[in-house]
Amino acid sequence: MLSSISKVAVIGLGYIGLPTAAILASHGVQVVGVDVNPRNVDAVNRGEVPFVEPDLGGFVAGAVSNGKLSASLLTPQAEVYIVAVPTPFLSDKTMDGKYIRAAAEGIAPKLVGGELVILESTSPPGTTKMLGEYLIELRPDLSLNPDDGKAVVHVAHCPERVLPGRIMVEMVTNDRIIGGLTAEAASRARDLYAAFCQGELLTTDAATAEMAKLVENSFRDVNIAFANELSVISDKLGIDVWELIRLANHHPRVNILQPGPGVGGHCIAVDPWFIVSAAPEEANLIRQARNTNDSKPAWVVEQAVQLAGDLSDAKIAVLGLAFKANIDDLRESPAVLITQELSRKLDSATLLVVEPHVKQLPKSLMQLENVFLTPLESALAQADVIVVLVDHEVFKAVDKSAHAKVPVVDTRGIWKS
Ligand code: SAJ
Repeated sequence: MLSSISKVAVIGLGYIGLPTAAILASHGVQVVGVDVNPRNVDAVNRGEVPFVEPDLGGFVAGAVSNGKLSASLLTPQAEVYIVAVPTPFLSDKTMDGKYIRAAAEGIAPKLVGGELVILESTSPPGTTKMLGEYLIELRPDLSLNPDDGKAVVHVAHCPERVLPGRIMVEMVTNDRIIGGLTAEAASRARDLYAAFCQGELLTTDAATAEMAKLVENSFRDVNIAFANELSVISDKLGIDVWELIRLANHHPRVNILQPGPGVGGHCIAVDPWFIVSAAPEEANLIRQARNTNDSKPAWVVEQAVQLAGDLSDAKIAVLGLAFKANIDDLRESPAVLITQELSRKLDSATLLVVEPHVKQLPKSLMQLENVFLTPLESALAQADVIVVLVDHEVFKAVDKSAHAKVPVVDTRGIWKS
């Protein structure tokens, strides 16, 4: 299939679009990546990656140097368009479709009929249909329906499911769900992914594919909420939640996830809201899970305030800002929120923030007078209170017995002597 495709355009050169473009180009396809940000376009054209993701750099540099991958601000004519743009939510938790509409406005004038348009962005049910209908509104000479005599545009949804930090591996090994607006669209998209994907390629309709992606992330959110609720209950009852979960998980049909300071990242904390907005009366458990996870940072702040409250001028070592272990990604991180709130509530305290994966504090913390990015050893040596927010390997490796007298709020269950 790939040998017969002369050009693929990937719209959006972010965490998903750029790896997809690079993998396709490494399989010999001519790929043009399209992005609204000139800095991303320039970086890719130099063979560079504008963000951190293991192994991606080699793929991009190789594909650019052998002429298979280039980047542009403008959408080119192509046989296949892959849309991988952000789908954030609005203040009412419904999807903001402006980036998808902008992608369609770039693609529509280039269509001649017979193209395949694939939406990869995580989207509420009905979005792929909306994208198809918008393309036809812009190009009424074309049709989504192979039976009405006009030239056809094939539209499908193939949600990305890769884990940040393992994208180049999971993009090849994960199974993919491919939903078409028509069976032919699904089958064409399956042929494209078959070129580089070693996982199973499962075809369905577009709305089911959209919902499957949302359900996967909601499954995780609901189960993390259960663990977070257990941590609050256990604290009240004087039980060690980590031991509790470890013991309960010995049951052959129980597998409780880990509590934490809340749920971060740009996927699990967002996607369940798309289900809630699609079925507000019915999605009660899913909504409650979101609220439970979103309320965890405030609970952690209260725990830390109780420990530090009596100490005027307390020095608090805050361990970790990333949204999960061993990455540098601070977006939507509960650790950042907790640090901000602690700085506000304990304004006479000093927050010694340790985040070995970043060189400077994020803007939201940089302006706070009592927050300092501090090396691990130094923060621990000065700490009156330790607040563990991320389970980075470097924190796990600390000799806890050396700090046994310092009170700790341990949101990740790693601080035991
Ligand atoms: N977390 C816990 N307890 C746990 C597991 C995770 O508190 O037991 C927290 C993490 O600390 C983090 C958040 O949840 O703050 C999310 O981390 P994660 O590793 O569960 O997931 P993400 O957001 O990095 O990636 C998820 C993945 N989805 C699933 O595992 C179902 C990934 O496969 C998706 O491609 C990605 O979302 C996405 O782009 O949607």
